[in-house]
Amino acid sequence: MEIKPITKVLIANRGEIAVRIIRSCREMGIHTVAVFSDADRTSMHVRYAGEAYHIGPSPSNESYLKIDKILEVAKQSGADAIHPGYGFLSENAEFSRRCKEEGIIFIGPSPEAIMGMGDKITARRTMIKAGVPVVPGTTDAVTSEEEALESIRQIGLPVMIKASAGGGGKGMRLVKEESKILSSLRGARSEAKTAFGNDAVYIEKYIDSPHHIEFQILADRQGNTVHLFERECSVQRRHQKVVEETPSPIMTEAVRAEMGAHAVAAAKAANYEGAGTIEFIMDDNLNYYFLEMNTRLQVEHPITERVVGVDLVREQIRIAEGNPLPFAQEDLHQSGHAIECRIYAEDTDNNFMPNPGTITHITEPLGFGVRCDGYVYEGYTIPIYYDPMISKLIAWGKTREEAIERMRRSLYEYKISGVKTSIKFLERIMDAPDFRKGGYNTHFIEDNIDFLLQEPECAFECENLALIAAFVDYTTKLHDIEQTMSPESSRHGSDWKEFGRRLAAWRL
Ligand code: MV4
Repeated sequence: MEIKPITKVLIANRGEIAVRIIRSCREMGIHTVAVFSDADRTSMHVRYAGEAYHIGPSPSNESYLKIDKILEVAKQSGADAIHPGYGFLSENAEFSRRCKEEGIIFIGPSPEAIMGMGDKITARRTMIKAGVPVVPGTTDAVTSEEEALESIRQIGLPVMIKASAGGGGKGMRLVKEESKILSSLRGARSEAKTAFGNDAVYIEKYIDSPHHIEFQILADRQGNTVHLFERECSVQRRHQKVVEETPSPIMTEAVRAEMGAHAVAAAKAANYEGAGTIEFIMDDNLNYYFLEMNTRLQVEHPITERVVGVDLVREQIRIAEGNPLPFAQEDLHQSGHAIECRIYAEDTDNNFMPNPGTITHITEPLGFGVRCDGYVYEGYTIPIYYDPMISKLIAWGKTREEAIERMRRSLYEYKISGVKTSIKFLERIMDAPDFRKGGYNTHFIEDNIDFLLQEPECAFECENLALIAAFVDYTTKLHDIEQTMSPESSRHGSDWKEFGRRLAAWRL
């Protein structure tokens, strides 16, 4: 099989993931090309890449979603491959196809694989054929109201009505009672029509106490497919993941082996190439069902990298070059436990409203077992146009308890001023008894919201005392200096302000 080395990658993305991809490229000796919008002229990915090209105005549909413009830059810069990251064009079959047509390697799956998994009814049918368990429900689009009633009587209430073109929670309706069936069906279809231009819906039995568990897979062009175990992603709010961990605290060795084999079967059935994720829903009895497949690198990929010891971006690039996977399933093992917290610029006390603005101070956590994938710097203004995620903090430990304590310590060290962030909320999640116990489901945040919105307790009271002692010492010295200096030169007002700022940055 032909291997075509990649020498220059264009990253069709921004923010932390663009920086993340450039890092692996640099280690592999691959040149990098950044693209940026008006709002991203001063963004980190522009500074970090080998070269950078402006592609348009700030709104994504005028820049990061412009296929023609991005392909034009790829050719102009001599890039032989494009990495789409996540979001934006990463699951756009048309983009994958256009890259192929223009002779540029798309670091991701074929347009056919993207399309086959993008349509959820097609994906369900593919999985049934491959012997992968799916949620009991319809295998065809439900068009008439009679059909819907008939199917729901067979499946039994409660059910979920889902848009075939949807995914990630968009265009979903939970139906609990017979009298709501028709209005829910109409609502789901009109919402799907507006959002996706396609009103096809299907119906599934509602899984109570759902746990979101996904499997990372890698597949090469030679037909080798492996899984890199699971990620537990049930800590979410409004279908936005907040904390992810691996291994899942509810998983058993037997179920993991069986689910892993099903994840590999799912990827093979999709004719998949590259890195992908098979999303399952699991109930409290560890019954699991295929939900959807994400045909891209996921935000939470670093926890898998840490526990399995594989650089997923590097492997994506190696696969795109035509190389076979350098390991077999039996070479892969989980070592220890990793947790990821997503740090958002948001006001948790004000309904989690995005809080973009200028970073006046930032100190990122460091130390053994800690990784911080970010892109902001002191003086940087987070633009209003894109996702308000500032960074991802990943902590590793030999055990789950150690990983939680290390995450707790890292969140404590993390100081950001200028914008409101979710750091304190995440500290509360680490302290929540339901999180510590580990059996939580996707209702965890709403069930624990009162606890989570309280101020985290100061773990070490003595540190407050040390801080006060330092403050007293400082003011005493200032007073001494003042007494020995002439009145004109004792302009320490700005020092006081500066000290106040530093003190405010360090949470008491
Ligand atoms: C479900 C479900 C219960 N039963 N399907 C939400 C996102 C989309 N990927 C599928 N989702 C769900 N589908 C059946 N048949 C519950 C959810 C769900 C959920 C799933 C994963 C993570 C978080 C969730 C939050 C609420 C509902």
